Amino acid sequence: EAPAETETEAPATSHEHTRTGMSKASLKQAYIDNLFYIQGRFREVATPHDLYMAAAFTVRDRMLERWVKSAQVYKSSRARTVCYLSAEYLLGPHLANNLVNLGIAEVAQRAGEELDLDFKAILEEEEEPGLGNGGLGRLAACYMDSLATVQIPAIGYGIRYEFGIFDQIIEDGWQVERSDTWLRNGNPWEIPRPKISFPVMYGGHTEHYRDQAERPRVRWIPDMVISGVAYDTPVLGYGVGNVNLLRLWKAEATESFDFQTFNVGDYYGAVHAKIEAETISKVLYPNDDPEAGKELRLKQQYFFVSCSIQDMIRLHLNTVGPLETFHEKFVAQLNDTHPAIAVAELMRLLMDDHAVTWDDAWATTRATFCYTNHTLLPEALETWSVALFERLLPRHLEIIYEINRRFLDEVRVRYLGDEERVARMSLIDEAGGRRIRMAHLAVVGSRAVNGVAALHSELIKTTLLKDFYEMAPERFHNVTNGVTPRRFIVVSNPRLAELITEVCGHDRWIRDLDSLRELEAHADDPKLQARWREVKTAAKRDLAVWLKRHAGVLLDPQTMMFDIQAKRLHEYKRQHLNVLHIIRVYQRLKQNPNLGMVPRAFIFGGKAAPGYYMAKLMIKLINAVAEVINNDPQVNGYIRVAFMPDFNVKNGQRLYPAADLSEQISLAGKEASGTGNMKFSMNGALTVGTLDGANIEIREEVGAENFFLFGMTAEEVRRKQDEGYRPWDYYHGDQELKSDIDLIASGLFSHGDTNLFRPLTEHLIHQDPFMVLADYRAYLECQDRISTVYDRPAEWDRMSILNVARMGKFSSDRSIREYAERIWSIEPQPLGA
Ligand code: CBF
Repeated sequence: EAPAETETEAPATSHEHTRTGMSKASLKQAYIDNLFYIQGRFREVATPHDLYMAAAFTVRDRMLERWVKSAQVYKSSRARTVCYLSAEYLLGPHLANNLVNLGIAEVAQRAGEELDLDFKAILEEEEEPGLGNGGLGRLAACYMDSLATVQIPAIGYGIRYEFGIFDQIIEDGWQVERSDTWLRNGNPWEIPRPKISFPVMYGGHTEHYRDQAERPRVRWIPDMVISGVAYDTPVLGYGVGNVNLLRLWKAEATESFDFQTFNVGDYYGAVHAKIEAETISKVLYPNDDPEAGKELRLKQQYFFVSCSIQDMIRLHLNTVGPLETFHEKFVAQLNDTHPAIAVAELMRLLMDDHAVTWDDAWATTRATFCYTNHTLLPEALETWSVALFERLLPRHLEIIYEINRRFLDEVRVRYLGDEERVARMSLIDEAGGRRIRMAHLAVVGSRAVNGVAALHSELIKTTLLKDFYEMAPERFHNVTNGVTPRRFIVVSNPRLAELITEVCGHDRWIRDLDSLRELEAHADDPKLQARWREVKTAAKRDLAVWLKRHAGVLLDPQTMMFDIQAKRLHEYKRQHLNVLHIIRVYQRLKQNPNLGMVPRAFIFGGKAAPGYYMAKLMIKLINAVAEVINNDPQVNGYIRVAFMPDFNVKNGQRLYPAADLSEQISLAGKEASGTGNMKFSMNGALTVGTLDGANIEIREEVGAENFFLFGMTAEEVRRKQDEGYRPWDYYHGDQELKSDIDLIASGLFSHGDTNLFRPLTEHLIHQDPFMVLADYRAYLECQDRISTVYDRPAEWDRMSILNVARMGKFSSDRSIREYAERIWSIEPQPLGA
C-alpha cells in the first residue's frame, strides 16, 4: 500500500483498479461508483441501506477476482474437494468479516472516514443471514471460514431459506417470534446462477425394467418435480487467495404458471404449483432438535441433497470424467443426519441415471461420505416413518431396504444367532410403527464417523452406536469442534486483538492460534493486566449501552462482574440452575443487605423453539426475576438481571468480548461439545462449567486452576439415573434449595400468580430430568469461590490472560486440519493473497 499522502492524491483510473485496488483511493472511488452505478444514488439522498450496499459491493468486487482464480486453479489441478452438506449455515454478517479476511479493515475505515461515512453504522445496517438454529449451523459457518483459510478446496451446500431463524422480541417477559425477512432489501453477497439448476422429484412410483443390455434397471416416475436453483456466495480465507463456494439452493416451480389451468378459468389453481414448490425453501425449521415426522422437513432435506449430489456429478463429469473416480475427486461430509438421505440419493443417481452396478455404486458411495454426529439426545435423533418415505421417496425406500438387507446379512454372519443385535442395528426400527433410522443410514453409508468432542465421541462408541463401533472400530473418530478466531476475536473484539498483537509483536496468531501461548509469559505483568482489564471494561461498557437501549436494564460495567449465559434455551443447558443461583443471592441480600458481595450482572440470551413450552417459560422466569430484582433498591446496587433479546451471531459478537464469567452448566453427558464455551474463553472470560462436551478439553488446555468446575461427571449422572434419581429428596434435604424453589412458586415473581411457574417448579421437584437439584449445591459453592477470586483482580486477570493464551486448540483451523488429514485425506491448495 502506498504512503497516505500519495494515496489520497492518486486517482483511481482504470476500470480494473476500482474493482480490485486495495488502496484507500481505489476504495473511495469504488465506493462512490458503486453507490452511483449499482444503487443509483448520490450521497445526499442515499439511505443507510444504500450506503451499506455500496460498501458490500466494493468489498465483494475485491473477492471476485480471487474467487475466479481459485476456481480456475482448483479446476485445472483437478483438486480433491470437500463438499460440506449442511441443512444450516448460521453465517452472521459478512461485511466486517470479509474486510478482515481481505486485510483491508483499517484502510477501508480510513477511506470511509474521508468520505465522511459512519463506518460503524454501515456495519450495523447489515441484515444477517440466520440460516441456522444454533451450534450446528454456526459450526458449519466457522468451518467454511477455516476451510478457505487452511486452503482446502471446498463447496458448502445448503438451503437458501427465504426466512431464516425467527427474530425474537420480548413482550411482557415472554418470547414473541417475528419472521426473519432477511432478503427483503436484497443480498449483495450472493450471485444467482439460474443456469445451474436441477430437477428434484417427489412421490409417484417406480418401474423395474431391463435395459438394452438386458441389465435390470429402475425408473422413478414421480408425481411432482420442482427445480433447485443455485445461489453462490464466495467465502474468502484469511490472508490467503483461496475463495471457496457456498452454494445454497432455492426451490422453484419447473413452470411458474400453468396456462392450461388458467385457460379454464382457475387462476389460483394456475399458480398453485409455483407456491407449493417455493414452499420447500421458504423457512428454516426453528427447532434445535428436529421435530419428528414433519413432511416438509424431509422434503427440504431431500431437496438440497438431491441438487447438491447432482451438482457434484455434473462437476465431476465436466472436469474429471468417469464416475468410478467420483470418490477420489469428492469427499462429502454429512453435518448430522439432516443430509443422510444423500447416501440413497448418490446410489440412485449412479444406478438409475448412470447405469452403474449396485456393487460399484455402493463402493463409490461408501468411499465418498463421512458423517458427523452432533447429539446424543434421543429426541434429536432423526427417524422418518416408512409410510412417509414410501409416499415421498419411493425409490429411496427401495434402496434403503436393499442397503439394509445386505448390511444385516453381514451382521448375521459376523454375530451368528444374535437377532437382538440385528434388530438394534437395522436401518428400520420395527418397534411401534416402522421408522427409518437416519443415523444408522449415515453410519452404514459412510467410511468415517465422528463426534464433536472427546467425551461425546467416547459416548457415541459406548452408547449410541456401540454395536457399530464393535463391528468396525477403525471407522470411529473424534474431531473436537473449533470456532474461527477471525470472527470471534478480530471482528468482534478489535481492542483485544490489537492488544494481543502488540504483546506478541505479530498478528500471526490470527492464523496460528497456538502462538497465543506467547501471552503466557506476560500473564503476571501488572501493566498488561491493567490494560487487559481496560479492554474488558470497554467491551462491557459497549454492551451496557446496548442493553440499556434494547433491554431497558442499566448495568455498571465498572463495578459489576458480567456473568453471561447465552445459548439456545433448553432444559439440558440448565438456565434454571443459573436462575436458582440468582434467587439464592437475592435472598441472601434481602436477609443481610450489608453482605458486601461482589456486584454482578446476570445476563442471558437465547431463543426457545416456538413449540417448546418449558423453554419459553424459562425465558419468562428470567425476565420475571429480572423485573423484581432490578426494581428492588435493597439489592439492585449489587445484582441486576438482563435478558438480551434476539441472540444471534451479531448480538453474540457483543456478548463474548464483555463476559467476565461464561456459564457452561449443562448436565454432564448432554452437551455434545458446545462452541459458545470456546468463544467466551477466547475473549478472556473464565468458565464456570461441568465436565461436559468440550468444557473438559477447555479445562485441560487452560489448566484446572483456571477453570471453575462443579457438578457430577457423566459417569456419576449415569449411575444416579440407574439407582433411580429422586429430586424430591434433594428438595427436602436442602433448606436453601427448597426456599429458592418455593419463592418461585410463591408468586413473588409473577405478581402473586402461583400458577404461572408451577409447571416448571413441579417438574423440577418431581422429575428433574436434567438433575438441576442434584448439582445445585455444588454450583452454589463454586459460585462463591468465583466471587472470592473476582475480588482479587490480579489473580482474575492472570487467569483470564492464561485462558486466552491457551485457546489455540479451539481454533476451527485446527479442527479442519484434523478432518483434512485424518478423515478426508485431502491436501491444501495454496493460493497467494
Ligand atoms: O457440533 C456443534 C454443536 O451442535 C449442537 O448444537 C447440535 O445441534 N446438536 C450441539 O448441541 C452442540 O453441543 C454442538 O457444539
